[in-house]
Parts: sequence; C-alpha cells; structure tokens
Amino acid sequence: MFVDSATVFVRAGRGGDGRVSFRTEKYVEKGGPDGGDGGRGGNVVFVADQNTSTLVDFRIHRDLSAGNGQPGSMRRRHGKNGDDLRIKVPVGTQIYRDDELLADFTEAAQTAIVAKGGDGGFGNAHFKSSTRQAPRVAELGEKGDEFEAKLELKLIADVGLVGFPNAGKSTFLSVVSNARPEIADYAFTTLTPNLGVADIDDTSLLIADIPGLIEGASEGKGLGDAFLKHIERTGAILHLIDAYSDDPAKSYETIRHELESYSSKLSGLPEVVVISKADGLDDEMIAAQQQAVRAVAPSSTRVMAMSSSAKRGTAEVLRELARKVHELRRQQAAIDEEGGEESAVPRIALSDAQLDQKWHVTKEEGRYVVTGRKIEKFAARTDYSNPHSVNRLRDIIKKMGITHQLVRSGVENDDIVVFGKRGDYQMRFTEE
Ligand SMILES: Nc1nc2c(ncn2[C@@H]2O[C@H](COP(=O)(O)OP(=O)(O)OP(=O)(O)O)[C@@H](O)[C@H]2O)c(=O)[nH]1
Ligand SMILES: [Mg+2]
Repeated sequence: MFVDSATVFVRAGRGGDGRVSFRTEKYVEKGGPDGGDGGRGGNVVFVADQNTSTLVDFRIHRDLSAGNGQPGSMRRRHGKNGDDLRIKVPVGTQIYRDDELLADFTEAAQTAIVAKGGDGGFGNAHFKSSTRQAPRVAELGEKGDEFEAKLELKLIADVGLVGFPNAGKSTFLSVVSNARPEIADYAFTTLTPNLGVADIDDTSLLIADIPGLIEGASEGKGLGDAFLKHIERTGAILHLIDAYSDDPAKSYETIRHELESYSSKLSGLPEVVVISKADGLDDEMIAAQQQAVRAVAPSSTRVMAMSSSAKRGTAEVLRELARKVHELRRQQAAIDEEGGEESAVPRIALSDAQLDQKWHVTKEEGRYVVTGRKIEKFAARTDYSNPHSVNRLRDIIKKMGITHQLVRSGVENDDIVVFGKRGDYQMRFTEE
C-alpha cells in the first residue's frame, strides 16, 4: 500500500452583501425598501475521478478558491451566486480537516462539498415592518468556509514485482509504464518502492516495483522483507528470473520461500513467472530455462519469457497479469456480496448543516460571550459600522431571548458582548 498526500487550502466563496435601496417612482418622494439579496458564495466541491491517479498536481496548485457571490441590487434583484469550484481527485482519496474525515471517496463520480460558500446577505426589502418603515439595513454576505485540508490517497497496486536484485524489475516497469525508476547493473539499485501505471488493451494496471529479495530476506538479509507489505494486497505477483541464472529452478524456489515466510496471504496470490533479459540468449536456451522453472512451479503458474530492452513479450506478460488480476478481483467481489458485507458504502460527510437554535451565554473576563450556531451566523452577517445593522442584531437577540439571559447574568449598558468563541464579532450592550 502506498500513500500519496497533499495539503491544500480550500476557500469557499463569500456571500454577496444585501443591498440598501428604496423604490423611486414619479410623484412618490420615497418608496419602500427594494434592496435585493446578495448571491450565495460558491462551494469547493471534490469529485472522485477514474482518470486521475495521483495527488501530485496539488503540490503545485495548492490554493483552491470558489467564486464569491455578487451583491444584491435595486428593485429586489438578487446578486449572482458564486461559481462552485469542482476539483477532481482519484478514487480512494480521503479528505481531512485536522483529524476530522470530511470525505472518503470509494467509487468514481462520488462528490462532496468540502467547503461551503457563505450565504448572501438579505437586502433591505426583507426588513419592512410596521415599526420600521424605512429600514436602512441590509446584511453583509457571510464568509465561506476556509481551511487547510489534507488529501490522502492510499493506493493498492494491482501487480507486485518480485525477484532477486538485478533481475530487471525496474527496467520492466520503466518500459511498460510512465514511471522512471533508477536502473543499474548492480544489486539493490532500488531502495524504495516505485509505482507506475501500465496500459494494456482497454485496461490499466498499477504496478509496484520493490527492492530485490535475497535468500534470508525474511531474517533481515539484504534489504529485508519489509517492503513486501506494499504488495500484500495486490491482485497478482510478477516474479522475474534473470535469463542468465545458472539454476532458474532454484532461483524460483528461493524467492517463493521468502514470500511464504512473509505471509500466506502474499504467497497465495496468483503469480506469473517470467524469464527476463531474453534478448541475450537464443530461443532454445530460453525455452530450457522456462522448462526448468515449470518443473518446480505449480501447474496454475504460467512461465513466460520477455525482453524489456527489446520490448518483446512484455505486452503478453501484461495481458496475462490483467487476466489474473481481474479474475481475483471478481472472486473477491463475489465473496463480499455473499457475506452481505457493507462493502463500498459511500461515506460522504458534511451534510447540509441544520441550523442549531440553541445558544449559550457565559461571562468570561468581564465580557459576555454568546455562542450558538444561529446567533453566530447573524452576528457574522452584521455590518458593525452601520448603526442600523447593529440595532437589527439587538432586535434579534431580544427576540431569541438572549437579551433576557444577558440581563440575568448581570450585563450593564456599554458592557461588551462577544459572539462566538473566537471573538471576531462584538458590540456594546444597550437596552432601549
Ligand atoms: N539485455 C537486457 N538487459 C536488461 C533487461 N532488463 C534489465 N536489464 C539490465 O539488467 C540490469 C538490472 O536492471 P534493473 O531493472 O535495475 O534490475 P532490478 O531488478 O530493478 O534490480 P534491483 O533494483 O537492484 O532489485 C540493468 O543493467 C539493466 O539494463 C533486458 O530486457 N535485456
Ligand atoms: Mg530495481
């Protein structure tokens, strides 16, 4: 299993401000309020896409911002909503905010709103009441969600490459896939796993190239066998044996023994064996090498031959691997279904938040702190430079019963009332 990760900054759009305006008609000096509402800010939406396989793009494009809502205008006209930003990520991506899992994409085309745009502010057309005939109040647009999001992709390769050092594993990967691993004529060139995607016919295989194994790897010889954990959940193993091997049957058995010592899960995977570097020897000798391996391998194991440098036989090897991988995945899916397991149930978080009517008043260091989703939302949308707007907030806290609670807690005129724990919004208390 491989982990690809990236950190991005997601910024949903701000809601547009509501508008203050009054109807103007001939012969009417001042008509009623007709300021329109601001548009909603755009959301940052993630989409699971089958044609995307890594998160590398996010190392460059780290700032993901959706469009802002436009302000309302006269004659009750709504501002335009901000454009959503749609971001494609590979299937298997998980999105976190701190330690909270926001989205877990298990299937193609799943979508999740990861950052929600702010609501637009109400224009003053909303605020006509018998006591307030000429409201000079409109709401500000709400801020959109903004935060650092961590993207994590756990990849399970389809095929794992095993074999002695120098068998030609990295060369094969470099020839059949987009990967460019280091290749050299000495043992232990590969020190950390490489991944590549190989296309064959109308399918593709994710191939993992890991460091070579030697006899005793399970006891820590060479680079040990710890890298085998990366290929334990693949759909097939490709075992490469160097055509120049003096004893290919023994090579085969040595590596098999190391796989078996590691886990029965790994050694139980479908395998394909291939004699590599076949360009170096004549056909008869290659056939003899294949035959020697067949004599000791199980009958279900195909023993092929190829030359990566000459690109001979590589497509056939990929085709055989694709067949094995699909067969195994089909069997696994059937087992999941039989067992009635809840496999692949989409777990997409961030449902539309329900407005929480609850609120709470506490006194902290001489200030009164009001918390609660709904009231904090109103507070965030108040234009504190506009006395009419602040008065409206006062009306709201009165209606919600918060004023009463503040008075019971001992608030006096001119005391500071803070909205929300972070203390971004505050006003002075006055009782009319
Ligand atoms: N003639 C010939 N040489 C090859 C072929 N494939 C690989 N080689 C050579 O074999 C040597 C080892 O190749 P690598 O791909 O680095 O082998 P590896 O299995 O990844 O080795 P480790 O990373 O050390 O485990 C290099 O010198 C390659 O050029 C082939 O098809 N034909
Ligand atoms: Mg290598």
